[in-house]
Amino acid sequence: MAKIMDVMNQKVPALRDEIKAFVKKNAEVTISEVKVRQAYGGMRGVKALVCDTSVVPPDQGLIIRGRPIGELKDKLPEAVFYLLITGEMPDDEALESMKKDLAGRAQVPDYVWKTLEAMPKDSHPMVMFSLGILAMEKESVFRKKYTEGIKKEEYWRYTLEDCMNLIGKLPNLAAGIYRMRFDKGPRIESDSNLDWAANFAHMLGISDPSGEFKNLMRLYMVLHSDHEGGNVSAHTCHCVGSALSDAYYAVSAGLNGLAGPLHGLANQECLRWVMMVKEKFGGVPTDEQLKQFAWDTLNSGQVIPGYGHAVLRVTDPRYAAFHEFGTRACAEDPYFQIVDKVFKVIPGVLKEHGKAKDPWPNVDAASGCLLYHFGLTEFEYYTVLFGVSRAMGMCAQLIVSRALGEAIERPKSVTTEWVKQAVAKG
Ligand code: CMX
Repeated sequence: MAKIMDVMNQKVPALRDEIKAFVKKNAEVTISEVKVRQAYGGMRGVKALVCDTSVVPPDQGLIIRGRPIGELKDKLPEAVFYLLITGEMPDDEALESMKKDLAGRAQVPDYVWKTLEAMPKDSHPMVMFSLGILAMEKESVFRKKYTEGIKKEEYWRYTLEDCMNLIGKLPNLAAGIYRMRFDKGPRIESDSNLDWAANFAHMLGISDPSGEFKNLMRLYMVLHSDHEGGNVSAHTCHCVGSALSDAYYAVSAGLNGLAGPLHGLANQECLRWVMMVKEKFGGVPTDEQLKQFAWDTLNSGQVIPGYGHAVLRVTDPRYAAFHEFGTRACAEDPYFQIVDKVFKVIPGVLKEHGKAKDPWPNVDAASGCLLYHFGLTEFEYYTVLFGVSRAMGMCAQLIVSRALGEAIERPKSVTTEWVKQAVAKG
C-alpha cells in the first residue's frame, strides 16, 4: 500500500488541523435550519452532514472531488477509488501500485464460502453479499489495533487497511455469490493480470468475446462509486462507522440500505418494468402504448422505477453515460430500444402526473438492460453490482471521516408533542 499510504500520511495531519481550526473558529455559525416538513420528510435538504468525496448539485449531478462524472467515465475504478480517498488523480505509478495492491488482497477466506453455502438456496444475493462481508469482520485490522490500543490520530490508517482489503476482495466475493446462487458452476480463479473490474467480469464467467462486457463493468463500477453523503447507504455506513464499528460492519450495514427498492434495488425493478412492457406489447411499444402503460403503473399506486431522484432535477449524467454506451454497443437490442423510448415518453407523463419533483431518469433506468444484453440476465443480482461499486464511496467516506476525527453521530430527536409546541410558539 506504499503509494496511497504515503499520500495520505502527508495529507491527513494538515487536513485534520485545518478542519479543527475551522470548526473552532466558526463553531456557532448556522448553516442550515429544519422545517417541519423536513423533520417528517426524510430530512430532505437539511445540511447537517459533511462529505468531501463527492457532491450532487441538483442541476448537474455527480461531481467527484471536483470532477464531473462525465469526465471520469473512461477511467479505471481503481483510479476513481484513489481519487475519492486522496482527492487527487493517481499518476501512472500510483495507479499501478493501487492495482497491484488490490489484486494482492483478492483472496476470500474459505470460511466465508462455507457460511454462504449454508444459506437457503433462494436467499437474495444482496443478503449473501452483505452477510459475506460481515462474516469477514474477523479480518479487521482496525478492530485488532483498537483492542490493542491506538491513538485517535491513527484510526484512519487501519481503516484504510481494512478498506483496501475489503475492496480487493469484493469482486471475488460477489462473483462467487453469482456463480453459487445461480448454479453457474465452480468459482472462477481471479486473474491478477486483469484490472479490478475486468477481473470481476472474468470471474462472473459471462462470455465476452468482444471485451465489451469488461468495458461495461469498468463503466458500471465508476458510475456507481459514490453519490455524496446523505443517501441511505452512505449515511448508514457513516453512522455505523461513527461508533467506531470497523469497515466490515459499516459497509455491510450500508449495503442493507442499498438493498431497498427506493434505493439500489430500483435497478432490478427497472428492468422488470421494461420486460413487462416488452411482454405486453410483444416488442417495442408505440409512444401511445407506453404512455398508457405508464399511467396504469401510476394509477395502481406504484412508482416508475428508474425515474425521479431525491436530489437531482436533471437527467442523471450517469444515465447519460450508460445511454451513450448502449447507443454504441447495443442499439439494436429491443430492451435498449424500450429504455430509449421510455426516456422520450416518461418525463412528460411524470410532469403531467405532477407528483415527482424530478421527472428525469436516474442511474438505474439504463444499467439493467445493458447487463441483460451481455448475458447477465439474473436481475436479482444487479444490486450486488451496485454494491461492489458503492462500497468504494462508502469506504472512502469512512477513511476521510476517521482522518478528520469526526464524532459519533447523535442528532437530537423530538416528539410530535414537542414539534406541536414549537409550532404553537411560532
Ligand atoms: N414514479 C411515480 N411517483 C414518483 C416517482 C416515480 N418515479 N418519483 C417520485 N414520485 C412520487 C413520490 O412517490 C412522492 O409521492 P407521495 O407524495 O405520494 O409520497 C412524490 O412523487 C414526491 O416525491 P419526490 O420528492 O419527487 O421524491 P423523493 O425524494 O421522495 O423520492 C425516489 C426519490 C428516488 C425514491 C423516487 O423518485 C422514486 O421512488 N423513484 C423510483 C425508484 C427509483 O428509481 N429509485 C432509484 C433512486 C436512485 C438511487 O437511490 O440510487
